Amino acid sequence: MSGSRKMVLGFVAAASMVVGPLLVAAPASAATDYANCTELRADYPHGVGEPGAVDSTSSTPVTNFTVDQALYDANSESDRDGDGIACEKH
Ligand SMILES: [Ca+2]
Repeated sequence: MSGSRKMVLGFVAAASMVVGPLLVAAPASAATDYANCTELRADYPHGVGEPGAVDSTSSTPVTNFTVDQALYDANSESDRDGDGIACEKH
């Protein structure tokens, strides 16, 4: 009885060694596509922009947005004025 239990534990350990790295790698490579700016700003309060993007506004430009090309690409539909920053906000 104790012999078969050892085999089960060994199998579980081996399986988690194979599956573990795949589970860890997935979130890092996938940029989240937020449904709207309300959801995006819950994680990035000042918006997300491309490297080098400059906020096009008639008032004080937002400069403290998160710079992340992949994240911007996934949410570029939320960049209504097309200045390279999605959901910019002070
Ligand atoms: Ca914009």
